Amino acid sequence: MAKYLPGKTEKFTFGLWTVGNIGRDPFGGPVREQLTPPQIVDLLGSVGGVYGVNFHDNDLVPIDVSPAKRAQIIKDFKKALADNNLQVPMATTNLFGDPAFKDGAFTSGDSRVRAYALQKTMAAMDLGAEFGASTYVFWGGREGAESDAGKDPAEGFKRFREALNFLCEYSMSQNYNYRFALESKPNEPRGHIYLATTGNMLAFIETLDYPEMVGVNPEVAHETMAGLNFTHHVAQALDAGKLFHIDLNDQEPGRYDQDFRFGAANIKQAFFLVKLLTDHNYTGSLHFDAHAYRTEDYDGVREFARGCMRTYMILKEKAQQFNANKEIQALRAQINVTDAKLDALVSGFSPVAAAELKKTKFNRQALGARGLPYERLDQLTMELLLGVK
Ligand code: GLT
Ligand code: MN
Ligand code: MN
Repeated sequence: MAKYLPGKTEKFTFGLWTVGNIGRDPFGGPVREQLTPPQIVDLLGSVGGVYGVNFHDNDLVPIDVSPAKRAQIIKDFKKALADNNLQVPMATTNLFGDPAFKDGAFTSGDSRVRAYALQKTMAAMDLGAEFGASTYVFWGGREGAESDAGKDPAEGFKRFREALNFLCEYSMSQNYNYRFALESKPNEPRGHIYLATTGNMLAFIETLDYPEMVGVNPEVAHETMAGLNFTHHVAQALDAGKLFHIDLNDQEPGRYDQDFRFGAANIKQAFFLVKLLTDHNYTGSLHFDAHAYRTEDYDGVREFARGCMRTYMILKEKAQQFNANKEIQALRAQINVTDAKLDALVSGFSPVAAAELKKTKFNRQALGARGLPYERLDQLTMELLLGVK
């Protein structure tokens, strides 16, 4: 239905590594031929409604390429972007693929690896800036351990902080004006990754030299892998003013890192997420960090990309219907009782407010006895999502 086609108001983006994923897994080789970056951009252009494309340094420029070849790659990619009217809002560094990073990059126990990781990241920031990227993501996939026998994890946080402080200053020194977005994940590829959740990242950011430059890039699959409520983590990031970017996909809890099409696994959680982003007027990139099933050819990859965006658009409409539905809003009003006088008292301490609160009489039994209509409300939500409401 044309109705759910994205416009350019939603900043829907995909990574080169997402639609360009060739379907390799630990048990089998590629099932799709490798496309070049311009071919991936053409593919995204052919899908329609895509705002931009993001990349790791080595998605675009192979790690050991000559300066002449690098220049040619950049030129060809710029042309493909212009042909397809696509932006590059975000860039990042591959600090996980090369064997040099097998025991971490910024948190490696080896000074040489840490220094190389900084050098590689500065070069990748230069590359992203050439394309006008304004967000720079840090996903520390190899920052962690299978066994804590080898390294002090507290030392790891200190090293990670030093690296980010260095790179914030580098960004300022070059006038790149990047906003850094830290992405957490509990495990995969490491047995245990440091700073495992968005909440960990938010606390860590406050220990940096330039906390105002740094926010988060939460990914649906990552909190979900740990059995946590992703929407609540995004809400905390919004509350802190730190939702700089978001990675949308889907994941069944307790499984391997699936990176499914957005909404493929848990439509109700996806709905509450889209509703949260809509209610809070999030206007940043909506990046689908996902890939098509291994069963697909490139037509299937196009279906996958359309599906991610369509599901988002449909859920956005459902969120508007939810907010406009009189019965739903009446039930919510029963749950959310407002007493202006009490709200004023609890909104900030003063000796008068404390004294006033101390002498206020509460009917605790009545508060506990009051039924809250979550069953009806949740059923109505389900019926809305199932399309019968
Ligand atoms: C990798 C990872 C993602 C990160 C990407 C950015 S790369 O695909 O699984 O979650 O966002 O480095
Ligand atoms: Mn992932
Ligand atoms: Mn991600």
